Amino acid sequence: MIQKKIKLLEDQYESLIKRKNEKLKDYNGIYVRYKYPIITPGHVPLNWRYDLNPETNPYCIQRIGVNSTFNAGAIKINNKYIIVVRVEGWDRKSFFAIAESPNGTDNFRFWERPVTMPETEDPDINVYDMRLTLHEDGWIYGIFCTERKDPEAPAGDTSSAVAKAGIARTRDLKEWERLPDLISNTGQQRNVVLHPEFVNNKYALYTRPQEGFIDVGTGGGIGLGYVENMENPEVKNEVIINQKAYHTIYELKNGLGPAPLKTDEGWIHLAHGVRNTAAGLRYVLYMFMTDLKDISKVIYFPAGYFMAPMYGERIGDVSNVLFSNGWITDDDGTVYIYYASSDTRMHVAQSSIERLVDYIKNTPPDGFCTGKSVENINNLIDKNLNQ
Ligand code: M1P
Repeated sequence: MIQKKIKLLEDQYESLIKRKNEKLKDYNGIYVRYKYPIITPGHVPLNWRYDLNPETNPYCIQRIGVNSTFNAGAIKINNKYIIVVRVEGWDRKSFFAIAESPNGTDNFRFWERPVTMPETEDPDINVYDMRLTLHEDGWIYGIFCTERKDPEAPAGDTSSAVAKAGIARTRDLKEWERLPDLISNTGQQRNVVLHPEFVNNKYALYTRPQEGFIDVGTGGGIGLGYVENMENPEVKNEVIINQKAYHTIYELKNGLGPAPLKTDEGWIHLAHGVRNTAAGLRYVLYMFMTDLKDISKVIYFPAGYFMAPMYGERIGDVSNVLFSNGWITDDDGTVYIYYASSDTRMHVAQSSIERLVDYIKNTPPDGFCTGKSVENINNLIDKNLNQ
């Protein structure tokens, strides 16, 4: 009886993993979404969740549950599309687990075990949202948020936390060397991302200073600062290169997604912008481009969002959220954008460097008022009438 149940679970598991993904119909010419989520809690191996011995688990009870699988970093190694997924258990703790696919869009299968991340002398209470960067120094860096209880929290406050950037590096994603957490004098940090190249012999880090754990307060914006060496990582000379702004999709806060992609025209950035609504916070994705020589200079900035939650993506643990911290480019210029919906599951969308550059260069920038938006439409109508 129990053996039958286990066999059924195994069959269901295999058919979920092997399900072929399908491109959805073109939506806007910029990218196409794929139909099925690429990673869900159901993709987590059965032997991480069940005691598969009928004698010690006669009711086939799930011993350890997974709540959500989201916000994955991504990298291509040895022709495999690899994502480092934030897996959150029923116990609310997140950890990293690596899944790989032969083609970038389906058949994602987790490696044998989750990542055992080495700790600093101050143990992490929760870790999440790793950005992977293959740096020109030869290491693959994983920068993630490490969260610990706020030591200053008044008695009885059991939720205030402090967010810092945890740093680890690896050659193979199997052995990880933990480095000290980033030292920053601009408050708490989340959404910290390492630029893939040295800038004036220094490591360049995109940051997101914030006054509180959730609220960025008077801080916020996407920052850029420099670190002399990653064994002693203190970020200096931080400047904000992409400020939050009134009446935009990044009005409340924003943060960089994956490490930027280098193109002939500039560095392509994918970020998330947050605004408040009567229904709570809404997270959407947007893009901008920075100069190849001066990476602090934003040279193109299309107005509005690049991607927003649609249909079922809008529902989940934290609804109305799209978040992306991983993408992969193939040699032919295809770009796979890995994004999570509503802090619950992972998806993929496909575009190309060429399309993204066209989108970024030719979408009108935000005029920050209704009149300018109407003007943009009238300009397009005139152009169409005059061709
Ligand atoms: O719940 C939405 C996101 O909230 C945080 O992101 P940010 O600091 O930019 O607001 C993170 O906890 C992220 O993991 C989460 O998806």
